[in-house]
Amino acid sequence: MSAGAPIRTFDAAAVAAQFPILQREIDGRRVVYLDSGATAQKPASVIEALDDSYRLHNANIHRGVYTLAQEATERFEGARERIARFIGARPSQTIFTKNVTEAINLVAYSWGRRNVGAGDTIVLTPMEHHANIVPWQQLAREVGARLAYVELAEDGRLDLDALDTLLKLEPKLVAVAHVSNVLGTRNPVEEIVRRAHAAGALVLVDGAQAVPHMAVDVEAIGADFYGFTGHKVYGPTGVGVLYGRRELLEAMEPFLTGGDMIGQVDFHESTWKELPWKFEAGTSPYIEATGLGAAVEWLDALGLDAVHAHEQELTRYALQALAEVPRLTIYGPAAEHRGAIVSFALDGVHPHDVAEILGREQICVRAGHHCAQPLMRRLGVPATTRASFAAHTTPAEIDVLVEGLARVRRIFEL
Ligand code: C6P
Repeated sequence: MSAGAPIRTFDAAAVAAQFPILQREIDGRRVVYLDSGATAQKPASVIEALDDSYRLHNANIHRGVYTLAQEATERFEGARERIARFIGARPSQTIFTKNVTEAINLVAYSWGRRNVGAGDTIVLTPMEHHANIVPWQQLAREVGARLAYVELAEDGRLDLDALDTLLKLEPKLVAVAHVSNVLGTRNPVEEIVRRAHAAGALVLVDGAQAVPHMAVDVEAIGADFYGFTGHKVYGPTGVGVLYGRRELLEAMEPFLTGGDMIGQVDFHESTWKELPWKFEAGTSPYIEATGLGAAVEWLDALGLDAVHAHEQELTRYALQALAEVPRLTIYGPAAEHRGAIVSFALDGVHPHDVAEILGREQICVRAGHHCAQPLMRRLGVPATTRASFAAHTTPAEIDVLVEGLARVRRIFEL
C-alpha cells in the first residue's frame, strides 16, 4: 500500500473470492471492478439462490394450489420478510417494484397526483439522480407546482440553512438522495426529516447508493417513503423496493392496475387487495425477489457495520492516494461525509478518455454525467470519472487505479 493505514479488520480479498466474475481474467488481467455504484457484482450465494428458484421452485405466485406454486409464494413472501427486516420495516409496508426509479414514480403518481396542487412546492437537491428529478418535474408540470433546489456548500454537502429557507415555503415534499451517486455525499437524512416534518413536509429518501453500504433503518430515519434498487445491493436486476408509511400507503390509489393486485373485479368497478399487494400489479419479479432476499442475507452475514467501516477506510485511503495525483480534481466532501464513491477529473483529459484507458487494463470505472446532468451543470463540468467501491474492494485495487491514472497522465504528457 502506498498511503494510509492498512485495513486489517475486514478480509475483502476473502469476500472477493465469493464473486465468480471477479475471478475472471480478460487479456491476462484480473478484473478490477470499481463500478459498484452502477451495479453490484453478485456473490455465488445470490446466483445459486436464483438458480435454485428456477430449477426447483418455479411456478406463478399467489395463484396455484399445488406444491410448487405454494413453495414459490412462500419463497417470495419469505424474501419480503427478510428484506423488510433488513431495512427495519414491516412486510406490509415493503412493496416490490422494478427498481428505485419505479418506486419514486409510484409515489409521484399515486401520492403526488392526489396531494400536490397548483402553487405547491417540492424541494429537491442539485445532487439528485434523474430518477429523483424527472418524476417530480412531470408532476409539477401537470399540476402547476414548482420545484426548488437546496443549495450545495462548497464541499458538496447540503447547506441545511438553505433547506430551512426553502422549508418556509411550506413545501409538500422534500425528495433527497441518502448518498449522492456522483459526489458520494452522505446526507443527514434523519436531520432533514426532522426539519421537514416540523415544517409540515413529507420526505422521500432515494436510498439507491446507501442500502448496499450501511445499516439503514427506515423507521429510525423517519422517512415517509424510502426506495432502493436490488441490483446495487448484490441482488439481481428487475427488483426494487419502496417502503412507505402505512397511513400514506393506505390512503393512496394504486399506481399500476391489473392482475394480482385486485380484491374483486366486476364489469364496471374493482376493489384492491390490502398492503403491500395493492401496489404489485401483474406477475411480480418473484424469482428476483428470492435473489434479493439471498443478497441481504449475505450482507447481513458479513455485517453491515463491518462493511461500512471497511468502505469508509477504503474511501479515506482512496481520497488520500488520489490527492497525490497531480492535476486531479476530486469532487465531493471528506471521507467522513461520504459513501463509497469518488468522482474526479484529470485536468485537460476528457473523463471518457480516462475511463477508456483504464478500461484497457480491465480497471472498470464509469465516466459520464451519471444521470445527474443538473449536478454536472452546477459543478461546471460535462462529466466526471467515477470509482465506486464495494465490500469486495481491496486497497491494492485502489493502488491499481492510481497507477492507471499515472499511465493516463503519461499518455497525455501531463
Ligand atoms: N445510478 C449510477 O451509475 P435504477 O436505474 O432505478 O436501478 O437506479 C436509479 C438510481 C436512482 N438513484 C440513485 C442515487 C442512483 O445512483 C441510481 C442509479 C447508477 O450511478 C446508474 S445511472
